[in-house]
Amino acid sequence: MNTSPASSGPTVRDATYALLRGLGMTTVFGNPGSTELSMFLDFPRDFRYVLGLQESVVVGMADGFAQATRNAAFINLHSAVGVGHAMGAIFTAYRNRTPLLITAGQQARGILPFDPFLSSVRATELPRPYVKWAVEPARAEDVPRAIARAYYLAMMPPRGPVLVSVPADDWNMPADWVQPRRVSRALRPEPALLAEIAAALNAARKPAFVVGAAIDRDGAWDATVQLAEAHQARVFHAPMSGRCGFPNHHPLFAGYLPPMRERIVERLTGHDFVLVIGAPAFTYHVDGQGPFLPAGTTLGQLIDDPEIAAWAPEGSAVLCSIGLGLQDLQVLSSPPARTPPPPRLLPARAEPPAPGERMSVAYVLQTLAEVRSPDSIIVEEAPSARPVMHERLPILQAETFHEMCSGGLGFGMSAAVGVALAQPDRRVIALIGDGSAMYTIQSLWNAAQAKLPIAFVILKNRRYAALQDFAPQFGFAPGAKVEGSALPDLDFVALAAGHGVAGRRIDDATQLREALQLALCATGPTLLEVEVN
Ligand SMILES: Cc1ncc(C[n+]2csc(CCOP(=O)(O)OP(=O)(O)O)c2C)c(N)n1
Ligand SMILES: [Mg+2]
Repeated sequence: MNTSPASSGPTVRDATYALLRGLGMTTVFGNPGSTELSMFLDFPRDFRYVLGLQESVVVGMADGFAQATRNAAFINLHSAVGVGHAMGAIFTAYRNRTPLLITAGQQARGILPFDPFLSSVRATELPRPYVKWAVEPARAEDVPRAIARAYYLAMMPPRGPVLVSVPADDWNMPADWVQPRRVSRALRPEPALLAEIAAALNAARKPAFVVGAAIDRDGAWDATVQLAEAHQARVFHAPMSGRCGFPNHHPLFAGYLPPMRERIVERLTGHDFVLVIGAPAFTYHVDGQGPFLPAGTTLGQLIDDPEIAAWAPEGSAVLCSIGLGLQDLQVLSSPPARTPPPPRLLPARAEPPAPGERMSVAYVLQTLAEVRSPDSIIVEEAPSARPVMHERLPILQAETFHEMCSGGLGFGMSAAVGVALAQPDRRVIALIGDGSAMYTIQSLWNAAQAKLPIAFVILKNRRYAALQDFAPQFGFAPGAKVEGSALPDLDFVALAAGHGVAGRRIDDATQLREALQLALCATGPTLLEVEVN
C-alpha cells in the first residue's frame, strides 16, 4: 500500500485530525484492524486513543463520554464486523440521543470490486436505521468534509450517531483543510403554539409536570425547578429516562411514573393540565387499555425530537430545545396563587437482614444513599432494582445520573468508564446487576488501565430477576421456572482481578457501610460484589 502523500499538501489524515482538533474531539474510542491502521500513522501527540476490547465497550464508553462532555465523541470501528459488534450499543446511543461520530474502516478502493477480505459490502446500510446519516464518500478527498457534515448532523437536535465509512487507502491521499464552522445546535419554539400551552398552564387549577432526560441533556434543570415552583406543579419523572430531570428530594417531586398506560393515568388523575418537558408522552413497556390521560386532563409537551412529537396520542407538542422552550415559556408564565401540593410519602426505612439472610436491595441502596456524596455520578443498569432505586437512592444534582433509554443491556459498565474519563475529578458509582455486568465486563480493564475512580457495585442476585418478575404478566404461574434466567457460579471478585481491579465480596450486612465508604474514597477503581436476595 502506498503510504506517502501524493503531494506536499495535507493528506486526508492531516485534514481530519486538524478538523477533529477544531471540533474539540481529541479522544478516539476504537478497536483497530488492518483497514484502519493507516489512520493512526503518526498519531498526533495531543490526541488519546482509548482502546475498547470489544466494540460494544467502545461505543458504550464513547456514549458516556459524549454525554458527560456535551460534545460528540469520535469512534473508529473495524469494517463490517466491528460495526456489527457495535450495533446494539449504536441502537442505545440512538435512543439516548447521544451524538457519536463513528468512522468505520473499509477495504482499499482499488480492490473493492473483488469483494475482498474484510470489506463491508453495504457499509452505509449496515448501521441503518440507527444512525442519522451514513456515507462512504465518493472520493478520498471528500472524507474530511463528510466527517464535518456528519459532526454537525450528530450535534443537531435530536442528537444521535452518524457513520462515515473510510476506505483504507484514503488516509494517505491529498485533501484540503476543512475549517470548523458555526452551525446551529438548538431550536426555538413556534411562538403561537407555545403561547397556547402557556395559557393552558396559567389557567390550570392543579398542574403537573412530567420531566425527562432532555432537560438534563440541555442543562435545563434549574429552569425546570423555577417553573415548577412558580406554578406549584407536582413533578413526576417520566418512565425509562436515561437522565434525571428534577431533584428527587424537592418538596414538589412526586416520584417516577411506571411505563404502563393505566398506572400513568392513575397517577396523573386530579391534574387538569400536564406539561411534559423533554420526554415522550409516554414510554410504555407493556400493552395497555383505555384512555391515555385521565378524563378532563389536557396535555402540552416540549420536546426536541420530531418523531416523539408526532406519535404522541394526545395533546399539543412544541418542537424545541428544552432550554430555549423553558426560557420562552418563563416569559409567558403568569401563575395564579395556588396551594402547594401535599408532599410525597416516603417509604419506611429498610431494615438490615436477619442473621443468615441476604441483604435486600432496598437496604443496600439506602446505605449507598447515606454514604455517597451528592455530586457523585450514578450510572445504573440493574433492571429489577430500578423501582427500589427510585425510592431509596435520590438523584440530587444535575448531570449526576445515567442509564440507557433503549432497554439494551451492556451500556452501564462501559458508560461508567466513559463518564469517568470525561470527569476524572468526580466519583462515579456504577450500580449494575450481575446479569447486566456480563455484557461489557471488559470495561473493568479500561477502568484499571486509566486508574479511574469508579466504584462498581454489582448487585448479585444470581439471576435475571427482571425477567422472572415479569413472567406472570406473560402467563407464567407464580414461581414457575423461566428458562435461561439463572446465573449460577459467576465470581465477580475473580473477574475484577482478571481485569486488574481490586474486588471484594460483601455478604455480611455489617460490612456494607464501611466497604462502600472505602470504595468511594479509593484512588482507582474498586468492585464490590454485594450478595442480595
Ligand atoms: C442486550 C439485552 N439482552 C437481553 C435483555 C433482556 N433482559 C432484560 S432485563 C434482563 C436481566 C438483567 O439481569 P440483571 O442485570 O442481573 O438484573 P436483575 O434483573 O437481576 O435485576 C434481561 C436479560 C436486554 N434488555 N438487553
Ligand atoms: Mg441479577
